[in-house]
Amino acid sequence: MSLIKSIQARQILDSRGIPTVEALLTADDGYSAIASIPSGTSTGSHEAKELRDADPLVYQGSGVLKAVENINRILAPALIGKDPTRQTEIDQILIDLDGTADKNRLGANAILAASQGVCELGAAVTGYPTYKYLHLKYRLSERLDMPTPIFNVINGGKHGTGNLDFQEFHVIPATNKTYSQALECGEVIYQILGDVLAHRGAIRSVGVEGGYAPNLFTNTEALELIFESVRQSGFEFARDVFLGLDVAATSFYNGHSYAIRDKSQALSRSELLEFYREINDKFHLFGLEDPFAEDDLEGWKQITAAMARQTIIIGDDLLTTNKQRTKDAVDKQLCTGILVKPNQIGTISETIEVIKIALAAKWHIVVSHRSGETNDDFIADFAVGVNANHVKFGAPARGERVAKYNRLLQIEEELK
Ligand code: 2PG
Ligand code: MG
Repeated sequence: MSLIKSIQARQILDSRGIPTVEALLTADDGYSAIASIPSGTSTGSHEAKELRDADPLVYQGSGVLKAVENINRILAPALIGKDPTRQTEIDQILIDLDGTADKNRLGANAILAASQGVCELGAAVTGYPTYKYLHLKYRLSERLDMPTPIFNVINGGKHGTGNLDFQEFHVIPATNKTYSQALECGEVIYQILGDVLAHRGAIRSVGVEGGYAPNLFTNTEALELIFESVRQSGFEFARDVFLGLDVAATSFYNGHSYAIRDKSQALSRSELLEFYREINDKFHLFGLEDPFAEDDLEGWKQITAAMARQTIIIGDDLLTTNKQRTKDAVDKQLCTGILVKPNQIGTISETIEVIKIALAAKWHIVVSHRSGETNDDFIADFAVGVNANHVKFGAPARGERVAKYNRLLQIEEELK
């Protein structure tokens, strides 16, 4: 049996140039694993808390040296000598050492670096690729299938430098395509969209997730331009490829109404729902993520009752990969899909627990990156290992995004 020999953390930069945590773990028989942790820009208020130093003299307050120290001084000594395949036991140690409900003492970034690193090391010492290891360990499905990618081709909201309110505009290839066909489909449409934007005189520089970040008249216009790009690509809309949105509605909610540039006056809950119906009639959305603010539960209830037969209503900021919030949402029928992000909760075991609840409710599972990423491709293995229906890793461009999409190409080949 292999045992954890050392854990050494350090501060590195993420794709936005903001510090994050990386941990190197070794086992006594020579195996090693490395985990680096992503970070959100539009974080839900119910997420576990990442620890930042708040020292204005270090990286303008965004350093993570305290989180690094918490790994090296507190978490590492507790895990050294343990069997890295005992994920649940190890995660419980991490949770107990922190002792808070939202992991604000040691930091969810510190805790996940240890938890994810242990998962990778567990896979390494047993000789399996991580996706296979996760599949054998948790048995969340009978067989392993490739997930279908959701490509974020236009970045608005907090992710873009343009003027769009909606955060993400998605291109989603049909599920009957193989993964590599789907990747090509998304990439071709992404390239054509760049030309379509340039042709309109719109800016074609990109936002934090590699999607274009143009200034446009309305959010609807962004959908129209993607629609036009699909048309030019030769792929057939609503047969080969679908559109989707991550609205991230919390970012334009003032507590009473929703202000978007498509309408001259801020919209009430029911007016926003009506607007989504109009968009859906026109664009047959595959999925609609965070259509209402994270605590506007009435909005969620209404849209699920009204639209869940036509499109998947996906909770991200609503659920924050949190067990209790997910259970509540199942009970109250607030959505029909979940965005799964391990760093919203801080351990692999708790993430698996949440997926089990969602599977029992027959929800749609989407495993997701964060806007601040590294080249770590763990999340690609994780998505396959838990048999996610879809993955959302950003645009099919920029190193930290394609690291994950390319890892899926390797896995696809192995699964053949
Ligand atoms: C989202 C995510 C990932 P962030 O809202 O779905 O795309 O964004 O990481 O900024 O929370
Ligand atoms: Mg989201």
